[in-house]
Amino acid sequence: MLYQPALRTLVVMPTYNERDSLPVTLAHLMEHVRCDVLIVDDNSPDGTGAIADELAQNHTTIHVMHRQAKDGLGAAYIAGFQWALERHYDLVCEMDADGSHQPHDLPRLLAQAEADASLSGVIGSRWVAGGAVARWPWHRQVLSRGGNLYVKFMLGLPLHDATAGFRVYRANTLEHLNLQDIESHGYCFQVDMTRRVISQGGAIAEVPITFIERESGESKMSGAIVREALLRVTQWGIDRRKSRVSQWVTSLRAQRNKP
Ligand SMILES: Nc1nc2c(ncn2[C@@H]2O[C@H](COP(=O)(O)OP(=O)(O)OP(=O)(O)O)[C@@H](O)[C@H]2O)c(=O)[nH]1
Ligand SMILES: [Mg+2]
Repeated sequence: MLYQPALRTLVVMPTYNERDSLPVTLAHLMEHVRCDVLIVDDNSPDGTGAIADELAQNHTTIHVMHRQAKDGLGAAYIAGFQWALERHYDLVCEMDADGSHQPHDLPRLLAQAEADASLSGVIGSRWVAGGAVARWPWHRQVLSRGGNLYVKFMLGLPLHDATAGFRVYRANTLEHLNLQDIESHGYCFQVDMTRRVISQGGAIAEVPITFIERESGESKMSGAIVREALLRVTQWGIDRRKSRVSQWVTSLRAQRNKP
């Protein structure tokens, strides 16, 4: 069934070497949701950019942004978000091109965002009741679950899947985030976005999804990406604790100085 969002909706889809997956993912997406799509390609050596251009020529709803070189998921999304804000979309989605995020799950994410205007965003979550992962080896499950537990412990985020990359944001939330300050490259970009939204008092809902391991192409997950996430989350956690202690000391002093 084709879902037609009431709000102007853009799906931002970063690509790097997704020549086989991209056309299939887009065909499924167009079967399930009526929305615009922006492909953000980092000059993929396998020719994904040219395939994206061909798809854009055949479908007025598909747009392509070509970037010079591989610069990470975070930078690609930030460029895509800015493109969306310049064009006044209401809802901006994140979705992988590798088939892991199933287009038939997107209407539930969008419906939740549309039904509750107080939400800043909606996350398609693997680690809530009803969520699942398919075809993932045990070590990937451990990494994802362990990563999320560490994020919760360090940052206290009220979410089960803060590293997830299947999301819907309200454009006005993105507008107030100072996107140009975000330096995260790999999947810690997702955690970074989440903590920024929450620290501004925004609410994020989780909707269960089934995440499926890609069938073709190669994962861009690497040791460097895991290390970046570990270092940044640890640093954010230390900063958070420091600022809590200084708040506590300030309020203690204020109480002591009361007549
Ligand atoms: N433009 C751009 N896209 C990227 C970059 N790195 C990854 N992507 C895309 O971002 C999406 C997610 O990347 P994946 O390789 O699946 O990485 P992942 O989802 O973190 O890892 P897996 O869980 O192993 O699939 C895919 O559509 C990639 O093509 C990048 O540096 N630039
Ligand atoms: Mg993937």
